[in-house]
Amino acid sequence: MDIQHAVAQPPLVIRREDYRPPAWLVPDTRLAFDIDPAATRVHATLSVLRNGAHSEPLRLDGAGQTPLSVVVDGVAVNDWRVEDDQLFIPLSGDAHSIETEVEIAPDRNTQLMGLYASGGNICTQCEAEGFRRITFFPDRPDVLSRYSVRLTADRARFPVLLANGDPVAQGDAGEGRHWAEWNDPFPKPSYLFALVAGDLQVNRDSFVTESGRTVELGIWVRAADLPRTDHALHALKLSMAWDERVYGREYDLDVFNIVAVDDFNFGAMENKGLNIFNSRYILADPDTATDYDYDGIAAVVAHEYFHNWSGNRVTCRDWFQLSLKEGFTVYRDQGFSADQGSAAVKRIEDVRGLRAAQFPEDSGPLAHSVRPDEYQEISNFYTATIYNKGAELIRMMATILGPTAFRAATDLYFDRFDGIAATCEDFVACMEEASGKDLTQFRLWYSQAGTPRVSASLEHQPGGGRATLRLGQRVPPTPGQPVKQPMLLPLKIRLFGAETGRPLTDERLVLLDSNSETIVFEAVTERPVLSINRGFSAPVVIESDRSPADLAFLSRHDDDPFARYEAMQQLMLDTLVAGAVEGRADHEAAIAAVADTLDNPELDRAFVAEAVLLPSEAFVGDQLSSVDPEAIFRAREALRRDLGRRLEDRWRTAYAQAPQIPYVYSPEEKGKRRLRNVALGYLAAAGVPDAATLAFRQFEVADNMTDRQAALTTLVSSDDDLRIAALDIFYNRYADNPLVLDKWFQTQALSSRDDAAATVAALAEHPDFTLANPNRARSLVGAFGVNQRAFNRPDGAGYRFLADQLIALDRLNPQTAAKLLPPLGRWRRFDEDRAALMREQLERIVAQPGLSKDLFEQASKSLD
Ligand code: 0A1
Ligand code: ZN
Repeated sequence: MDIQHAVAQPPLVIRREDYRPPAWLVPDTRLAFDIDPAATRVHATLSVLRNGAHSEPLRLDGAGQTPLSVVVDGVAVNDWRVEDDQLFIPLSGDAHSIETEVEIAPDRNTQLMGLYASGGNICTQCEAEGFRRITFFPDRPDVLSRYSVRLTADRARFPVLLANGDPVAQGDAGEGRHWAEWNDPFPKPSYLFALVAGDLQVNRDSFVTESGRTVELGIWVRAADLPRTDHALHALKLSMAWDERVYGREYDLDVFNIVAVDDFNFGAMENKGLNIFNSRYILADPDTATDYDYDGIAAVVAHEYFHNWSGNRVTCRDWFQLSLKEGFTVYRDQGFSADQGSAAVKRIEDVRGLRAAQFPEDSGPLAHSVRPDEYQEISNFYTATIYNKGAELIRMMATILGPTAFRAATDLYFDRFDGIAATCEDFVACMEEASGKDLTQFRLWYSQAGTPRVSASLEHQPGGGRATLRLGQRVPPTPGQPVKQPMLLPLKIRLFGAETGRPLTDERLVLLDSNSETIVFEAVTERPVLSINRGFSAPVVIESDRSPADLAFLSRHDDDPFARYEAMQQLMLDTLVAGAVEGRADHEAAIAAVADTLDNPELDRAFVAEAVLLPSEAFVGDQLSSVDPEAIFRAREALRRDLGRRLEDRWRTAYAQAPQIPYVYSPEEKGKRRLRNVALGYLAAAGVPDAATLAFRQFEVADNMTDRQAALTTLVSSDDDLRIAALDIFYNRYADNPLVLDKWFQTQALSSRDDAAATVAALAEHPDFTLANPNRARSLVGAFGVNQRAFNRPDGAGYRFLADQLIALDRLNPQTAAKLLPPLGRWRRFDEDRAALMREQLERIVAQPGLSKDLFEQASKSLD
């Protein structure tokens, strides 16, 4: 099952319009696993029902498998055939019992799809199409079945046997083996199937639901990791309470188990009653995890838990509807995280993430709509567009409906589609029905790719007191979609008086639905300043003619914290773009705005830290028609240095505000740590003589990973020899902790030093580096791909390195390889020389014999 499948020529394209309901249904599934890492036997018994009047044979998916036996209604048959990874069985009646047996080898499964081994334990990953690697089954999300599962395994090696649903019974199987049976009463698609067999310890707790049922909770990990599971368990209980309170959703089984594994292609997986997690989203203690890791763990635990309703109880009809569960669930986890601390800071972080990952995707060769029309390999569509832009679509509908109607609409959706495989259209129809609002035009957000650009220009006639706002929208062409229709954009708008700093209007929700529109404000007695897209109410790019002075004004006076942050970012961005294009820029307005923000005692520290951070090099590049990585780097360093020098006293004051010792994970303490570390970065940028000493001292005395890693990050980009010392200390201290060692690789891959590319190439030869573990591969190869200057070295060494790694990784793990390709597809954004060097590597990848479908799709589309 881990054999490479050569790319069929031409590649098979799956189209949304070709959807047909399944020919056969499978109401019940019984599985028996005889676990052995080298040779696991899987015996499946499916009850099948003909779905409607037709004469098609039963067709079961089974990637790379051959059945050892096929039995129909208790009788062995041999009139079956296997063709293109499907088992065809002719059936005469409308209802039958089908048994198959296969043998698979989890210990040779390097793709980490299906049944595989991680750290000596056995686990599954079935989304999207992994179940067909385990047994023959109609492996599509609209075939919902009730599963009962029996696991048999060696008791000493695999003392713990888990599967979906509730435990039924367990016992001794003789010869040192034991068995356990699990039953999941909720019909589910095969992608939600899971089992785990391993030597694990559990952190247990319980949760009493709103209706008084007690749920046993368990987080299962290696014994040594047990002390690092409390934060995740706490987050799970918070999530369960939150979903009851905010969405009226209660948990429905007697147990909820989470298992952490080290080898995992994504973040985590929402299998019914048995979530399987990448260990990086479970394990945390102050010494090994940063505040950022703590936040990520809570968000992912919540995300997977929320899928129990948005994804599991209501699932997807087909994979084109992926955003139905993912966009909605991201929206839900964002709401949960916002409620745990500062909602404004959470919104800033989410928008920053959207701009870093989704905007570039939407403007590049891999752009696709939130509900795509076609794909070659579905694994390639677990993207920022499906997840994060998908979440923005839900947020816009929530804004348009208002909170009461939105809640009524989600209630209707959960109620109507419980136990059903639904579509994005079903969701939107519920939004309309519960609110009485017409979302016909809004639906374009699901079908049109590309980030809309909104122009905004405000004119004031002082005499008449009238202000006129001219808005325009343009949706850029994307692959396969040259011409776009105007979309419905919900824009929150407010005017502020330039002299008094007071609001001149209420906040208005403008629904821009045409290519241009004019809005008139009366009785505007002072010069107005425009605050637009407040709270980032629509995922668009705003092109306004606001002056640096107006942006600086908003950064001081806007009452919407996101808009305030945004004004500051725009001011910085304009300054950096000018610096990159013209070689120099006036830094005064930005310096004054940062000074005022630092001086404002009313702002929370976490917000201040976000607001004073400069936009990333990549984001500056996204504003330019041709990216010059060196010029952007120089412009950004110049502004950082000026901010550092001119505001040195303030940075020193901020740095002196030490958070509590010992470490406390709370919004307030997090905010203090963040601002302190941002201040350290600016002091280093200023080149103050004690910067390296300050960083090294912090590195040594810190009682937590947040401060230690921040200090290391500062040192790793410096020329000081303390950098080498810190890297050595860090490595030796954490050599046996893979998640922390990932940080060691990643920090170096993100260094801004001139020798970063050479360092990364050397690290790829380090004994601790391996492509077999996705976290490790991402920590070096993935991080390097976002180090704009190092990756885009003019000699093309960065491009060659990435291509070499992807070709090697593809042989082991095509999904993870394909995920790391996008930086090479950005060639159109660079000068001709770089573009040619990037294309050369893409062509080399496409020409590899035996390339996976995954990498082929991404690389070939990136060449177009
Ligand atoms: N549904 C999961 C994401 C996921 C997707 C694919 C996976 O394996 C290939 C694993 C996880 C989520 O949204 O968390
Ligand atoms: Zn998800």
